[in-house]
Amino acid sequence: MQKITPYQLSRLISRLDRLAPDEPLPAFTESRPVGAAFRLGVTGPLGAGKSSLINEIVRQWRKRNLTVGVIAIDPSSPFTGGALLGDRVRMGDSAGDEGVFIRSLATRGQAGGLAAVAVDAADLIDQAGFDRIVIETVGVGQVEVDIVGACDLTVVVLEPSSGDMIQTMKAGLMEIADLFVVNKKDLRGFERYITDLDAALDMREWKRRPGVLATLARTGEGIAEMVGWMEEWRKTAIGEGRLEVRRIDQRRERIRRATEALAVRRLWEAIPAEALDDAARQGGSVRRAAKEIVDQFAVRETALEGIVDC
Ligand SMILES: Nc1nc2c(ncn2[C@@H]2O[C@H](COP(=O)(O)OP(=O)(O)OP(=O)(O)O)[C@@H](O)[C@H]2O)c(=O)[nH]1
Ligand SMILES: [Mg+2]
Repeated sequence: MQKITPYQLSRLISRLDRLAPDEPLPAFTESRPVGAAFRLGVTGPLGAGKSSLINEIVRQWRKRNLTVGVIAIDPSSPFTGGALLGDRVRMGDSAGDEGVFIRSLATRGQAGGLAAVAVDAADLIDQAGFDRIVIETVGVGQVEVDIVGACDLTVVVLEPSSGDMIQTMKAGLMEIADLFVVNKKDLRGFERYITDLDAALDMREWKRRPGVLATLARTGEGIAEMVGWMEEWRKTAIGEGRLEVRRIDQRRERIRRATEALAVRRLWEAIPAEALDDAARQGGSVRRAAKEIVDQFAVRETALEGIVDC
């Protein structure tokens, strides 16, 4: 099979943004297997050190000869591509490392669709043959939960500052985190923060309690341990069949959402604009008007299609 070049990959990802729900990607991508890459989702509050951490993780993976694709959602801090040579190979020079592919996606203009685009982009990177994929998203909202929840392993990065732990709990990240990384080990209050986090985790019943690790991304301290932890987690999750189950659940959810997007699009194609105008002019119950439109156009159309097909 012909290799997908970084240039092609980049173009394909740009195209994802503009695709209608029922438009397929080019056939050569659709026929490639997906699922060989291990996907890491990284999220957490603004400035916690996610990008710094990812740079170090990429560096570690490259040391192990693993190729890495990085997707950054609206990055405010740049990626160095985890350049192995550290100071000698500075930012931007990852272009010289074929084993690292970095792509950012802007959040503008994709309301609701961003999660799908990000995860589809991960599929493409996977199909292009990368061993590891990292998706970084900023913040702790529903979109973040959707994106990192579609990864194999979810890491929530925190820093010992007040407030963000409570925010994290509220946002539902507690439920989806496989690993909490408390970064900025050098800051005051760090020990206390870890203790509080552990206590908060202990208050819940877990099928599998998330891990808690400490890092100092600025110097790279703790990152080798973190990567070791993740690789171990991956092996166990594959061995126990847990990863497979998780992936099937995620795929079901993606298909459900894609189906919904497509159905809505088809629905509007079936409803003539006049139908809305007429209903609006008539006044009366909005709910009843909606039901009548759906009954008249959507349901009937599908039913007729079914009959014709027989
Ligand atoms: N003191 C300290 N600062 C750190 C550490 N790691 C990262 N930083 C700093 O924290 C700031 C934010 O780091 P980033 O890696 O950009 O954090 P981020 O979470 O990706 O930020 P956003 O993508 O903007 O949310 C930068 O100024 C880093 O230099 C650390 O271990 N200790
Ligand atoms: Mg960042």
